[in-house]
Amino acid sequence: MRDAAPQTIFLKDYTPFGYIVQDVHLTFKLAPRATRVISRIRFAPNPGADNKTFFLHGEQLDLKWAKINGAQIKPAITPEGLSTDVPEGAFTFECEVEISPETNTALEGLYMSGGMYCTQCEAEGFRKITYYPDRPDVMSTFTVRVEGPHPVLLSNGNPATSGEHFAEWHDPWPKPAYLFALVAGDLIAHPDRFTTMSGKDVELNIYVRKGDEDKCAFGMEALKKSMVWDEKVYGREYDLDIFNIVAVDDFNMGAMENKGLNVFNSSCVLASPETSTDANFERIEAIIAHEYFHNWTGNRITCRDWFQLCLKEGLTVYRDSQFTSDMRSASVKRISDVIDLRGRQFAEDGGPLAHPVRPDRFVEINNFYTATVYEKGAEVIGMLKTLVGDDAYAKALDLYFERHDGDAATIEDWLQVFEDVTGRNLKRFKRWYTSAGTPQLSVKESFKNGRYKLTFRQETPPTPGQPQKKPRVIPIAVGLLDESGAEVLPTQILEMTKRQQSFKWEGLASKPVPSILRGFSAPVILKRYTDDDERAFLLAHDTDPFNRWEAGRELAKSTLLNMIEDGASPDTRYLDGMLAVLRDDALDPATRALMLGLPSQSELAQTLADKGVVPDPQAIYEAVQTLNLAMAQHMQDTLPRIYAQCQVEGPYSPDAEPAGKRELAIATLGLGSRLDGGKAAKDQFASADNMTLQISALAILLRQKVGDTELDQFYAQWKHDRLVMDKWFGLQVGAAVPEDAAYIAEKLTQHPDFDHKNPNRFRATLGALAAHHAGFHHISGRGYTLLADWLITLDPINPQTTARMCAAFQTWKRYDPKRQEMILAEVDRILAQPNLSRDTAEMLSRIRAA
Ligand code: 0A1
Ligand code: ZN
Repeated sequence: MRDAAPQTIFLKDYTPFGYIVQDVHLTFKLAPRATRVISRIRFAPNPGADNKTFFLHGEQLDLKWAKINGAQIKPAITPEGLSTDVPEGAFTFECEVEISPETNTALEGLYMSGGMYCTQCEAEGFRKITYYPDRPDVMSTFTVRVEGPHPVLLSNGNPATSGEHFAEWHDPWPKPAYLFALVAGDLIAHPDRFTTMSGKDVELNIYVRKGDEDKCAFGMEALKKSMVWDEKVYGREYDLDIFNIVAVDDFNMGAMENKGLNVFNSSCVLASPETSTDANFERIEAIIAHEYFHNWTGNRITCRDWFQLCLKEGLTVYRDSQFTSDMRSASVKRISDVIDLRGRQFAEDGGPLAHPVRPDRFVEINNFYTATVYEKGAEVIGMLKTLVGDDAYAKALDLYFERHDGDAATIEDWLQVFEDVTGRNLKRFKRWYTSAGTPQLSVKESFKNGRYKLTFRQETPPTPGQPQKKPRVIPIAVGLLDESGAEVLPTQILEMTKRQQSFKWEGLASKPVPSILRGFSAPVILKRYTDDDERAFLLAHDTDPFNRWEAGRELAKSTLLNMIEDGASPDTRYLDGMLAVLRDDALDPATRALMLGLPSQSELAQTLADKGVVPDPQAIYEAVQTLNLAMAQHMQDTLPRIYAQCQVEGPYSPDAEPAGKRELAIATLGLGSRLDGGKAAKDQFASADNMTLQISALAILLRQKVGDTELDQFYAQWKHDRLVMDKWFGLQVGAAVPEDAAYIAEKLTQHPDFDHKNPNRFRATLGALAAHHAGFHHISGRGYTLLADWLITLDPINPQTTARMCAAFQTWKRYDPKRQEMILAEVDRILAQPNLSRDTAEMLSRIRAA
């Protein structure tokens, strides 16, 4: 355990920095273990701040000298930074530090990846580069000179002068230090150009290592589409002469929106049909859009402090999901987002790591790049838009950009523009930002003399530090159907503001069937005690695509829960309903594929726990296998026909339509393989000319335990490609039977291609184990021990990735005493390590405190 208790930072303690930064000049003399950073920063007193203490953040820096107004000073240095007396009025601070990018394995600050230099400064990485007020509300223009022998030398903004072994960049837009970036290496550009709506010509580049040139075209198209979309939908134009993207192999997250120089995890930008799946293509398009959209929501308007992280992240996720809905299928995107939200965010909100969308305290901000801040943050914006309407939303955003361009803003600023545009009071709505936990919404209905009444009640369970919950404003989209399935009331938004509230409709001929929370209009858990006949009815008839999917999902859950709890056989209403879905040519293939999927085993475990039943991971696993087999048998005659119908002719395209067909083909292949022992999957593997078909066939074969030959063939074919090898690692763990999962993961960690320092490979292997519900929670406890061993190994090397993976232990309270005891023993074993990072210590102590 650490010696000193790490400090908690509180939102209520915010005070502005005593100085403004007028401009920043940086010179980098690059060397792997001895890079010199020379800075010249002009400060002036901040008239809006009382406290004039001069403190600059700085960690792991070797200070060579420092000067104020040209005179040497001897500042006081601590592990956190530098303080010194400063003159009254404006002054210039200069210093030179030495840093060692090559030994920086935390991948924060300036580090090296595959021979290239790159940076990651969000959230607090700039302080590992030089002394600086490393806080998002300190914004300045930067001029950067990079000296090194590398052919490509990049930084933010527009290129200024360059020559042999140096390049200078100037970024005219004031920015906080977390948006600083520098890249140097022997890189190849995939170039293009874009003309903005006002006719400005912009140079675009995607920079990659040699050998990856042929994987840039898709990302470039996605970038141009994003630029057009942001102009058309939000009126936002790009504002520099150049926009660069760089792919790096070692990266803790997906990508980073540094001004004019986005840095991407190579898995989130490089794509080719042979090496990337349809899902990879879709994700890459979304992440490129996300980072590009940050140029306005994040960079031009940034966050006052890190508590406001959702201001940029929630909004940018919301914008990228709108983009994907426009580029692809809106209903498929909505269903996929809800699956993801329930899988990751609901688990977080219902456990020891629960925190508000805008947290009010943290120990390590890197631990708050969460599904709650990102995905729930986006849901909150979706609700706001539903409540105020599309026109008011558009006006509010225009006002937001106009009023706050160049600002470091807050959630209060954001809500104020909506209040000003609509005249509404959003005080209650704001609880979505300040209160943690997922509201549970129960519904009762009554029908008498043509009057139909729905009564809702909301209840949010207590979360850490927030025992009492006030009611939230919940937009509930409702439609009513008659017994033939025709709509008697098209979708209407009910605005719930109280703990309990009723809504009535008069003059109905008969009792309608309600379709509640259409489009998942609010991130709540709907508790409706209805029967499976009504679910089957909605599955067949609901006119809202989301709720049609939801009805099938509820039916699947209820079938599975009956199987798990009472040993029931698979329900024929579910099997018939799914057969009808499979055959329904009016439904697009992607939607059919989504409907055929079962809820995740972790979600089933949570549902059981919510009912007060202790989940048995093995029993859940077996029920899922039994239901899949029953579906296969029930659909036996139809599966081959649909598989044949969904074959895509011609050259590969990652567009939504062919991708949807492949998805349905793969779903039918997976079910069919439970009857043909993998014969058809072997054929698909042998003839596949793209990664989607190849790897899906391999996964099916491994699950059927008949894929050893193909696994070796796959390795031989792809061992040179690190992104495909990540898939090879993950797949074997994911397809394992529960008792083998930890063994296989352990064996893979001994494979010569395993590299725990590379976050992608580490996640592919150990993340896949954590995601294998029955494998990770196998009663042997082997999964827990293996993960803990590796977290202990990784923590001193890369605290961020270690801490994020600790979330695998967050659900411990769901399980039986034996599993709880085993998990806590591993948590305590990690916590007892000497010099544990602040990141990991915070995560585990929060998990432990549940
Ligand atoms: N702002 C980026 C995500 C990101 C956050 C932190 C990082 O390092 C700790 C890296 C990237 C985004 O939302 O895409
Ligand atoms: Zn983001």
